[in-house]
Amino acid sequence: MQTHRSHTMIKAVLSSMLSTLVATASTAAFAQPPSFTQGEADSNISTLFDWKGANPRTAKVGSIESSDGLQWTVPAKTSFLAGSKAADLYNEANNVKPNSLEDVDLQSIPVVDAGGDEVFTAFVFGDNYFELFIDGKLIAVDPVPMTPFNSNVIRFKAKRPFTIGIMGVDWEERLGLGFEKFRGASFHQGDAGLVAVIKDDSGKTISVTDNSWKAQTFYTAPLQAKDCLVVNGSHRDSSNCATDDVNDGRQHYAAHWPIPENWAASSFDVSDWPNAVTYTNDFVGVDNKPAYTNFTDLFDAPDADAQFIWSSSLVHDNLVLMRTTIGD
Ligand SMILES: [Ca+2]
Ligand SMILES: [Ca+2]
Ligand SMILES: [Ca+2]
Repeated sequence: MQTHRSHTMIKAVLSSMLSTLVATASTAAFAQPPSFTQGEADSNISTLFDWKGANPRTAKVGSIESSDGLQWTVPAKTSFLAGSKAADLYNEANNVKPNSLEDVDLQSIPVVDAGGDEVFTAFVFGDNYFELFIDGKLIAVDPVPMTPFNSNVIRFKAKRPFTIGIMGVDWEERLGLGFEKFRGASFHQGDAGLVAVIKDDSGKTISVTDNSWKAQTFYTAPLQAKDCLVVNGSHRDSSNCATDDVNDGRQHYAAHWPIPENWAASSFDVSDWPNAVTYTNDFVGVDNKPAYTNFTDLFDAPDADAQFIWSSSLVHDNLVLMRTTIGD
């Protein structure tokens, strides 16, 4: 009896230790602490795109070191230079300015092979930049990183079920700080937002962006103080951080998290990512952007109304990964 009781006790102790270990491990993976940077990126600065028309901006990237000694590319490490550019739906920079979808020759757009025989068409408007992945494979990048505001159409062949991954970047001019220069303000906080419609080859809409998508934040700035960011489980919540323009934002902070290499693969588990948050057209402020408003029949179709989605902070979260899966 004595021996049996001891075994039972040892088992109970071991089991309790094991569950503590498991809980610790899963909590660690669940609430991943960010790396913080302070101030503006000042190394490896390069220009990706220089727009000199209306709303002129220069889209640059740079790198900045965090207090824990890691290097971060801001606003994001992209495939802009090497990636295959998505076809224009509307792009002032290429003088592609149709008045409506009827004026777009969709059949002339090449079909990218994403591993199947069924043809799909994705329409995307992103503020400011996106990259589109199907089952982990990068199939198209936004041809304009910051301005002018553009929209794109991507045709691809895939096999159901498949996973759509979209990397969204709200571009910035104060690299590493999330600020832009806007209407005389040197440190203005820009906002983001992304809308997408996916159709099958018969023209039937099979997916629209909405709160069933998952969205996770990997770079958030500007933070006036580190502790305005609240990391609660998998929710990286910067919505308490100030959104005002400031006179001098050079001492503000940013938070960064590493992007998992296979985040866009269907096998990657996003069940603990927050659901995407939806925003109205008014809130995003698209009424003066023909890259969107010329296609409201498409993006705001009464029977399949695509919502603007992002993480919980449209202003601060500047690098957000979004995913959905198209079923059988
Ligand atoms: Ca763009
Ligand atoms: Ca923006
Ligand atoms: Ca922003």
